[in-house]
Amino acid sequence: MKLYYTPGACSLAVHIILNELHLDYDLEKVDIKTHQTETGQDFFKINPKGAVPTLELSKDVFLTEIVAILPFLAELDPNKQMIPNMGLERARVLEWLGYLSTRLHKSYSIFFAGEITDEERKVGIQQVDTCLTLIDHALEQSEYRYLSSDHFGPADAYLFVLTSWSAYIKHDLTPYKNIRAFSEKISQRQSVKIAMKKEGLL
Ligand SMILES: N[C@@H](CCC(=O)N[C@@H](CS)C(=O)NCC(=O)O)C(=O)O
Repeated sequence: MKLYYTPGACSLAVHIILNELHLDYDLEKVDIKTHQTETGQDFFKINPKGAVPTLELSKDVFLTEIVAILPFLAELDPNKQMIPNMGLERARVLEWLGYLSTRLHKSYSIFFAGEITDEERKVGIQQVDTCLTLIDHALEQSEYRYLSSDHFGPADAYLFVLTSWSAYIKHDLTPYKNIRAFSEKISQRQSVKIAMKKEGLL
């Protein structure tokens, strides 16, 4: 397996889950501005969408889209209980992945798409805050250790990575005490430390 990644990008969530599973994998860094990989490949030839994460499962077999890759990996080792195999509990994981991808990820993305005006920044920050308020409340109300269960899983890794972007865009996470506690807890996992170290983030 090979993960095409960009340091600190959403692909870090996939990297964390690969480590949780203790899988053997290779990494290839992608410059998402130039769409060149570190070995000089044209990334559009690997993934025509040009986006990380892209997972090469075997020669010329690629899986894209984080909401597909994360559950696919999580299912590889049922003993880890990272994703229930059916029913409402499984739907809860997918519900979180959908929300994180379509709302929170999208809200942060505005800040990485090039120059933005002050007004665009204001609207973007409001959108991030709307999502984080909902998530912070959900964490406060949750009876579980993680987003939707007592087992660390795909949505937890994804939320951890997305909220880490607040530091890059100078967005203050102080009001979100449950998110900050959650991130602190996740940052202590070996899988996270190893992934961040390999991506040059620690
Ligand atoms: N729909 C894709 C989007 C992933 C995405 O937005 N990746 C960003 C990095 S976090 C990226 O590669 N951007 C560069 C590009 O799209 O050209 C997914 O959910 O996997």
